[in-house]
Amino acid sequence: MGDLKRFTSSIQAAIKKLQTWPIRELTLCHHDEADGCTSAAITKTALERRGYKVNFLCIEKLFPQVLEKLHTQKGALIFYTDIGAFHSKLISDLNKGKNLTIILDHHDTEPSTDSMVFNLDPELFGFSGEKDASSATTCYLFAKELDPKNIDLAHLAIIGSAEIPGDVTGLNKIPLEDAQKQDLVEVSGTKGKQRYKVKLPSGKISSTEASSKLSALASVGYYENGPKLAIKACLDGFDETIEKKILELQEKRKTVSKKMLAILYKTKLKETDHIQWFHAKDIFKSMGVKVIGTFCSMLRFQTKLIKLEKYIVGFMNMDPVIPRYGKLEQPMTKVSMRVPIQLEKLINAKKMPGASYLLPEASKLVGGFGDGHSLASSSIIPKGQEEKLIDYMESLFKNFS
Ligand SMILES: [Mn+2]
Repeated sequence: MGDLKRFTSSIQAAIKKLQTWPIRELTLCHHDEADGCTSAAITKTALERRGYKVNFLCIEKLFPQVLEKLHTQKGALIFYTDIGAFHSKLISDLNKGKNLTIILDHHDTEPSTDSMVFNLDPELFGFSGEKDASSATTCYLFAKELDPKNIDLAHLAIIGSAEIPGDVTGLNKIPLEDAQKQDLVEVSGTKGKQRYKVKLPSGKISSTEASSKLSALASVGYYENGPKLAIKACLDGFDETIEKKILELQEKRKTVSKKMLAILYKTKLKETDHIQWFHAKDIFKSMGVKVIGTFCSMLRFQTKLIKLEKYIVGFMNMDPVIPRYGKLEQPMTKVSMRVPIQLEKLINAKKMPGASYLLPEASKLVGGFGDGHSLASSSIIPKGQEEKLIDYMESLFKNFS
């Protein structure tokens, strides 16, 4: 079990520093899924209540060049929510004491090595980011410490926590209990099968439904102002316009996925010894790069199409422009890796290498970067390096036996 006392005093130390920092305008860099958007909504509200001006930067992946640009500033105020912790070392190296940087996240991490980078990841205090704490909960604990009045944001952390399967547990119970006290959440169902209905200005909605709607809005609608609409939905509720947009995006993803699937049934996936792969090229164009991951997850169950013992890899071309940031230096390809259920068992038994090793490791070798979990990972690589990446991954199996 984690050390809440030590975690809280680290949050307090960051707040103390924040109060001495002269700048009242900040960049809030956040991830595009539901946890990232609820995190951003909580943090934005708490900071605006203190008179800060918040500029959002929603990113699907933490591009080193985006980090470099952010941290070439001097005297700036930078927040990261649901993203950043995995790269805390790089952020520290780039920051060099120049900007007050506060990371509110729950991904795997390392302690910060720069005194101006406050890495408030509960993983550093003995909590599990996969079980005990969502990023939204981390943001909520920060907001509550900033001002106890921010407890009216507790229910948003329950939506953020919906990405963690099972009953709310660990640190996530803090916002749950706070939300219950204020009648902002209704808990139903028996132990192990609990359901949470969250009260938004538009009415009551289950936390899982709100979560999948926000994720569709922000990630499929990444290039259509989706992240901003998702943050708005967290705070003002799902109004008619937003509901319409979500439906439209879900339909679009469905139609294009069907088309991609039909193509694969015709052309089949390409195969190497351990990997089966395909390139979607521009089929998912205008949608955020998370769609290729969602599509690969669905492929796991297409047992007539896939080989049950091989890793699934999908590529898609990336839009070179990041909204509110600018153009990337070179054309990039998004890569997603998933595993069929049969292979999942072998990975869990450590008889086969995990997806979080294979893809990020090989991506580095072709000038890209990636991250993930043992059963699902993703990366970004320079366009044109796709086949080389597959070859490198194949060579990594030789080290594994
Ligand atoms: Mn998260």
